Amino acid sequence: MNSVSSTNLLSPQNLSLNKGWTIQNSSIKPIHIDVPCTVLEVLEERNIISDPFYGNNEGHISWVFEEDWIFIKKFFISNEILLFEQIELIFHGLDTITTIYLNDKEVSSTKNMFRKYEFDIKNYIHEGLNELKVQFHSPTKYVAKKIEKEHIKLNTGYAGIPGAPYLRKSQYSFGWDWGPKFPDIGIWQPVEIVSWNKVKINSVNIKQKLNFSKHKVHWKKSISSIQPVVDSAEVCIDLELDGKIPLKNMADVDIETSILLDSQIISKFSQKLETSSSSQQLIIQNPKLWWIIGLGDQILYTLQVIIRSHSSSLVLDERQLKFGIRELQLIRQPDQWGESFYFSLNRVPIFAKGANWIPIDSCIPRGKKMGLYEMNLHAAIDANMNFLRVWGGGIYEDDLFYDLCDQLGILVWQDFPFACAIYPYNDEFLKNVEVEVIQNIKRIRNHPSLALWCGNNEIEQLWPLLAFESRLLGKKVHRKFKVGYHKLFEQKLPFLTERFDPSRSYWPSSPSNGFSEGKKFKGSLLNLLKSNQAHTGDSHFWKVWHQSAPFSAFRKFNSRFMSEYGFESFPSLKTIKSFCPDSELDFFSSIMENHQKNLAGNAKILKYMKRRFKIPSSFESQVILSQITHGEALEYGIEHWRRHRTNFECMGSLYWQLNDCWPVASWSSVDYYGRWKASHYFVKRSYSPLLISIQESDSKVEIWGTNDLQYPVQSSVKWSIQNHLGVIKYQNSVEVNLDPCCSILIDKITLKQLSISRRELKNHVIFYSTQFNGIESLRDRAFGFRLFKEPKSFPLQNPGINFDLFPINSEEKKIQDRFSFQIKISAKKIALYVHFKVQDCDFIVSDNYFSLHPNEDRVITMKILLNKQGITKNLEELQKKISIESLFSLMR
Ligand code: BMA
Repeated sequence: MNSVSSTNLLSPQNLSLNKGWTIQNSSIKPIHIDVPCTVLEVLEERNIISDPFYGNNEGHISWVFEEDWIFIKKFFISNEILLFEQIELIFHGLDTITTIYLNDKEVSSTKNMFRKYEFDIKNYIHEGLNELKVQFHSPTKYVAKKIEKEHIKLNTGYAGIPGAPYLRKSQYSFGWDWGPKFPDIGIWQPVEIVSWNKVKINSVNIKQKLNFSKHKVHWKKSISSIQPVVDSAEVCIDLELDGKIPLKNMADVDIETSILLDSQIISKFSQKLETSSSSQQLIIQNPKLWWIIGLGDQILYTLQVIIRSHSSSLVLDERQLKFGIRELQLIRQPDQWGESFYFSLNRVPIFAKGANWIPIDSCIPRGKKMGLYEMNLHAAIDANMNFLRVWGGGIYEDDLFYDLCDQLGILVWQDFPFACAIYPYNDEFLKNVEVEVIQNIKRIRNHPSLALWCGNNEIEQLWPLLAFESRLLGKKVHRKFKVGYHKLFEQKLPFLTERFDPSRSYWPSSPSNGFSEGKKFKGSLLNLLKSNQAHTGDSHFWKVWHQSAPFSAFRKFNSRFMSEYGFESFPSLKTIKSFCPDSELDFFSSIMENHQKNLAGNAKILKYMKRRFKIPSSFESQVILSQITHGEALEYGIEHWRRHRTNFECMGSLYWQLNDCWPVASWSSVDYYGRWKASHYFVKRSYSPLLISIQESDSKVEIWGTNDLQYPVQSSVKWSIQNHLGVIKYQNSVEVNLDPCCSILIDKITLKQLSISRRELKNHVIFYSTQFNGIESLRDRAFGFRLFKEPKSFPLQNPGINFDLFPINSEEKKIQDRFSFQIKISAKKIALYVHFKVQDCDFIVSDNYFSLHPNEDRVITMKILLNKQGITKNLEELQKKISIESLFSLMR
């Protein structure tokens, strides 16, 4: 029971209703819980169902979503609260179909997971004990009934539960090609009662204009740095207020606005309230800018708004939020290839390095409590990412996600939550969506990390296929759906984003070339052909994986902004063992197949692996090889697109997908438990701000340098081509100046020059290393290698790996945690895909799955993450738990 005591009746009161609920249904007695939480989470926690992620349990718990569930909360209301003019019950997120009762009277009903619901409950409550009851109705029954009623089987194009598009609920929860069918139910965001008088802040919108003093150009060895200087920022704060103040009383209300930086007030002023909206302008001289990671600091200012009664000085409402000062533009300009598509941050062109983001868990509130937002976002940062796309089959993300992106310096492409489906587009649906969209734009728009609003995932491109699957082709009603698409994604959403967030760009769909902008949506075969082109807009490239093309296909496609491509692998053995008994450890066992949602995905992983590797007999080695294959695929793609950043030919690489929502074989590079797959280490190297990359072919080798920074970087690059015995056939080194924000070809060697025959190529490998001079806080040395042919044709020798552990010196230790130490590692012969294993615990290393040439030393930092078994901190004992493997030992 909660109670509110108020001494100041004019100040608003917030009464949290998150604690002390019960949940029950017709066959399950009341269970005591706190919200946010979901039914699935609670039933598992109380052992009413067995772990839904384990084995084939997924198929046995569909009854949970077929039933109604009741959440009940008793709370105390004091007489003082009843004196407020307005008393509102606010649900920040209900998943999804509910009827809400207060003291047995029906208050309202809900049908949208993405909306915040506010109800005036003054006439429903009384002094003393009150009872709030939220009855959740089955989402699966609801969508089934809709199909029956409408006679159209709208679905998501994946083997999920049909009918998902009829409900404004996260689409992935009905099943996706990496996700289980857990259309969960529950109060997934906080609940509160807010009582207030006269006036309440509805929303704040911070708009800004930066005044750049010409581009300052530093000439250094004939190369310019891109160093924008901003003299001042004009900040405009729009407030929207709720309330019914009679005009004559307006004069009694003051709005006080302050801007603070590091708790110091930078600017403060006050004005009289004139209407229910207000606009205040102020200028910040020499502002500190917000940058993405790698380009500068993530400076966040604080805005504080207080609404006060002039006569009594009492606070009527207040709001505090963080914001960054920055200019972000999507640059689409005609050029030699077609039309550019890139983001410019504070006038510095950004190459977007990142991945696609899916919901953190099948039970989102549980994932939040487990720290999965922090875990996944830190994994992104640790792998040198600066950009994420929140994919449309998921959700508008939690506030915590955007807060962390602001703090860490990650830009966010936000899809509206529509994916791979045809939606109903009737008036009721569109009205529901409109409220949802306005609320979420207002909630998210002040985050400096938010870069773009995008209509949907793949609907523009896939329309003809989706129409075929929903059996709309040839039917009269098909036209209605096309008109509906046009109305929502080409009229309503751009209109609403322009109106409520005018400084952000809107992009109709991903992928799109924007070709239907300003025209009526045709939904014809042309969509399939034109939405995904190389010369304009963003692209999804799925020849590799979905169409089984070799990795080299990546190098044949240049995109202006590659927003999706990817490759699958298994999660680590430890993760597999969390859902699979030892007897089923086989790619094709029924449990392993159930933890693979892409049709015949496991067979495809194996097929690709066989192209590149001999398949070892040990299951664990097979799993590791699947991850190396995955890593190589991503490396091929990322490095190719980064080589094309000059003149903005390609300015983004977002692979599919960063994370998982349960333990599964998928395209993720970090698994559900946060374990890095081999691919995440490949990504980390390939996304390094300063990159040396190799483009090899049957006739030549090219060595490229890429610099993502705003200033030139002097580097010394060395490389050598060796045969499998470590005999050096060629070596060279150059001093090179890497220009800011571009890629250059450093050297090109033909195989003729090397006198290596085509037949012998398979026995050769190129190693390179780089020293970047004068760069603090960045990886100042980089190493890499590339085989000329598939690894299976490279003759392996026992590399004779040696290693030693030693503590980190005290300076560095300050920034590392206590469980970090260094490993010095060397090999007598060529060692390919060197990687670490540590008994009993999880760890992250500074580099992994790298290669060593004979007698090369490498120093790696290891950080132990989990220490369940009480692993020792004694380095000698630790050494016994660590083993270092390579391709040679995987093949044994
Ligand atoms: C993309 C995505 C997802 C899907 C992935 C892998 O096109 O938009 O819908 O999960 O491919 O197939």
